[in-house]
Amino acid sequence: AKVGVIGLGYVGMPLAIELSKKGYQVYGIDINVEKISRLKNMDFYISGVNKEDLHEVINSKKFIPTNDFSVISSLDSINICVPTPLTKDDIPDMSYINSVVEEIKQYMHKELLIILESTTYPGTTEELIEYELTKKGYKAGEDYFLCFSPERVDPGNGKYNTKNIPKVIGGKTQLCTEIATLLYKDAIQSLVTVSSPKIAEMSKLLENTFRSVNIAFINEMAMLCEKLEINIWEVIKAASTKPFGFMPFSPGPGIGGHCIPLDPMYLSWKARELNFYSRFIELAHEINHYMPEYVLNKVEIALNNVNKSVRNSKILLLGMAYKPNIDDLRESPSLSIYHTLKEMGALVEYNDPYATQFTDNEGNIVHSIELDHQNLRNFDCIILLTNHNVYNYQEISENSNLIIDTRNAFKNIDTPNIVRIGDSPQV
Ligand code: SAJ
Repeated sequence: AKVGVIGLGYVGMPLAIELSKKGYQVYGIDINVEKISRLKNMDFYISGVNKEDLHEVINSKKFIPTNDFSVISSLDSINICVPTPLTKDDIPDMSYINSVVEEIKQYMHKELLIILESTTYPGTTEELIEYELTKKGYKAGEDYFLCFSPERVDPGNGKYNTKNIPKVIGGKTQLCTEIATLLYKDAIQSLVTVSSPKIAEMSKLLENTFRSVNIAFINEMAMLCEKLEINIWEVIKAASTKPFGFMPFSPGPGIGGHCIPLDPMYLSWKARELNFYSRFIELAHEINHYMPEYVLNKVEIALNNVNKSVRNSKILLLGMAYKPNIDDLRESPSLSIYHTLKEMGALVEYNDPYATQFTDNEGNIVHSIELDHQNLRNFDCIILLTNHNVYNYQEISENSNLIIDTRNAFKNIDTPNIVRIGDSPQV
């Protein structure tokens, strides 16, 4: 069979490889011309994708990268893995899905299996895909097959990957679901069928909204514990000994990534469309996005306590990526902390061995500086924002003036120069 994957990002690429390795002839369709030509020349790398696997499937022509959507007319199935970002006013940006649907309408044919994988609000599959194809005279479940199957890729996760993460599949009809399970069978180890695309769409949003709400909750508990002069980290450790009914989350400087800050906003947007105000989702978003400000308030107080101000202080940020041991900067709270400190007149540098550069709000490239323990005393304050494993926390604590620890990375170190989120203010 000939299958297509539309959108060759951190979701589409691993899926295209797994389907190629299963023996399908796979066409990877992407609008990015440079990406396609680099893929053809095998000089394209994306985190979470095994380079050898990629080269093997391209060399064997099992995986054919292309910009040409007309190939759809000869395909048996297509998986849509395009971005679903937010617009600047935090509402769903469906432009990527809509433009793919326009292409599909051009090359639509009978028997085509269409699977939407992009995270989106419940109802998208029927309202944006089925609706358009019905207007073209195609009936889902008879003339073609339509499913939603959420992506659950967790970039940087060494244990769980596209092949071994259970895949939820919700077809428009039973037959749609069955045909989709044939496609994924063997390529993905465990398939979970549900009764409709909406169930599948909502299950994904439940997973990630659950995280956003719980992260906001533990952030609030951290702020409360500071008032109570109780160490939240020890409290979480104690509560985690409960063998059932509890799941620990960690306070932090905010939430980053391509999922958790965005997915819940798709659900709350749809809720508002239905005149339902989802207070949990909106409040979680508010608390999580307040955390960078909370961190900066602690920095200001800690510097004041040593008779310094943020203005003209030399500050080193440790960790720009949104979570440990990966290079992804998307929505990272470190970025907003960096920019605000600069606006406050601080002299800010950063180190991140994974995210080695980024473009700041003025369009300048900012580079990670070498972490030299001997020079740490040059900084009035060190702010630990991402607890990468590579950092030597003992060394850093012994060579720094003042440390603001937003991740309890210095948990086993109690030198007096450390101020922690979620602990009674010291220094
Ligand atoms: N965060 C906290 N405290 C926590 C957990 C996370 O502050 O207890 C922060 C992280 O630092 C990060 C943000 O929240 O900035 C998101 O963290 P995340 O662990 O949810 O990481 P993501 O965004 O990579 O989430 C992905 C999701 N996977 C998919 O959407 C397919 C999520 O569903 C996974 O549960 C998560 O990975 C995971 O468990 O690693």
